[in-house]
This record gives sequence, C-alpha cells and structure tokens, in this order.
Amino acid sequence: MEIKVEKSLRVKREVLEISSELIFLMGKFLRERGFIEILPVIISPITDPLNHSVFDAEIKYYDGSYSLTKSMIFHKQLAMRIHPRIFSFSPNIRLETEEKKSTGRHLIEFTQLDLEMREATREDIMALVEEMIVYTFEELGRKLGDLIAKMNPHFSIPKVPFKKVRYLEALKEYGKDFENILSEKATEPFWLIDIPIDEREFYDKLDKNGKTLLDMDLMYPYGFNEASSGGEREYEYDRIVKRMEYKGNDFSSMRWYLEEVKKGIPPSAGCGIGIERLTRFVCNLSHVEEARLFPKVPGELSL
Ligand code: ASN
Repeated sequence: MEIKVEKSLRVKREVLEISSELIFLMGKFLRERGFIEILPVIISPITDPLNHSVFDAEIKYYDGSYSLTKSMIFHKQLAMRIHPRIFSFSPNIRLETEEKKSTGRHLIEFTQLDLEMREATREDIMALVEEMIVYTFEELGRKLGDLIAKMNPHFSIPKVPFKKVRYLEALKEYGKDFENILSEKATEPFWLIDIPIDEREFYDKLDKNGKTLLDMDLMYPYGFNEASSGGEREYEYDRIVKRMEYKGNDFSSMRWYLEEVKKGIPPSAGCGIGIERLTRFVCNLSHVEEARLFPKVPGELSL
C-alpha cells in the first residue's frame, strides 16, 4: 500500500475556487426555490446498502455499531416529514476496491449535493436539476469564465431539456459499454432513465411494468460519464419489504428504517450530484483526485 502525502496537496488553486463557487451557486439556487440545507449525517445505524459491494466502514460503539454514511438516502426520506424540500452537502464514505481508481471518477471519500422533494416526480427532479445546472454554469461563466476557458475548451451552457435515453434501448444498441460510448459521443449532458430493477437499490420506485425503475442518472458528455443518480422513491412499507426481499437485503441492519417506514414517510423524489465529479467536468480534469483537497483514491492511503 502506497502512502502518498504530498499528492494530496497538489490540487490547483483555480480548481478550488471554481469548486467553491459551484457549491455556493447551487446552494443559492436551491434556497431561492424553497429548499433548506440540512446538516449531513456522518454515522448512523442505517446507510445505503448500494448496488455493489465495498469494504465495511463501521465504528463499534458500546454494544452496537455505527456505519459511516454511504449515502444519505434514508435520512433524506425521513426528513421529508419535517420539510418538503431539503438538501445537504453530504460526505460519503465508500471503501471501493482499487480497480475503481482507473475510472477517473471514484474517490473513497466524496461529497454529493443530495436533494429531496416531497410529492415530486422524477420529471420534476430532472427539470429542477437542468435549471440548476444552467443557472450555475451561467453565473459561474460570468464570474470565472476566463479561468475556466483556460482549462476547458468545451465549457458551455447546456441546452434544456436534456436528452433522455432509455437504459435498455441504449444497452441493445451499443452493448455493455454503452455508458462510456454514449458519454464519449455526447457534447451535451443527458439523462439515462428507466434503469432495470437488478441494476439499482431497493429504494428507487418500481415502474408499473415491474421491470424498470422510475429513476435516472445524469450523464456528462466528452467521456466524463456519470454525474448523478436519483429517482422517485418507494415509501410504502409492503412495497419496500418486497423490494428488499427481491434484492436479498439484510433486514436486521435495516430495522431502524423499516420501523420508521411503518409509521409512515411521504412520497418523494430526489437525487445526488457528486461535487468532485462536477468540478472535474467543469475544469476538464483527468481524475476526480484533482478536484479536491485531500482526495482519497481507491487502493491508496493518503493525507
Ligand atoms: N444520492 C442518491 C440518490 O438520492 C443515492 C446514492 O448516492 N446512492 O438517489
């Protein structure tokens, strides 16, 4: 295992300035639309089971243990009881295996702008995110356009609405590597929608067709690949139990969540947008490790 100390501090000052402005502008946009920022949850007895395996990140505490947050999905759903529109800049820990290093878009500690909206549909969230990106890029261009132009010849304000591509249709046309192929070919961000039930976690809502989900990934062009994932949520106890059984999720570690769902949680939709990936895209960086201070690359130890 390599120890890479000085690399952690090699991020460019300009990149940090752009990242800081992105965070500020997206928060401003959401506040102006009635969202409130909630503080992130770092440890909890429940966290996102994810659809792929990572090493455990648990902290023993007295007779029990806490998990480090992999995503705030369940806490966002519970927060819907208190306020209809929330967001958080949520640090996530996912102890990915070292192969993920070469994707250019994985860090084992990253931050996502996680947002959730009560009674919303997937379409509401896609429209909101499109508007937020356009607003953020316009304001960013006005303030830091010269700086960005030096790093990224492709930087432009995307046209809305973004194109929507059905997962299964893209898979049929381009084969297994369709996400990379489509992202390489694209010059504008686009949505990947209707992701099959086996490819995602239990909490995104199953369509009436019983096969695909009412969910979406936002994809960046020029090969930058996935930007965000989200969807409409399952919120009814019986449906959630069925979905967990289908996926083979562990019920005992999810009991805190299930107890709350039994009491009732509102329907909602939302998504999470990776801040380091957004910074990487705007600044045209080859790896997310160049998009933040103190990056934690899969398979390495660093400061
Ligand atoms: N934040 C994502 C969402 O809201 C979940 C995730 O990151 N796995 O759907």
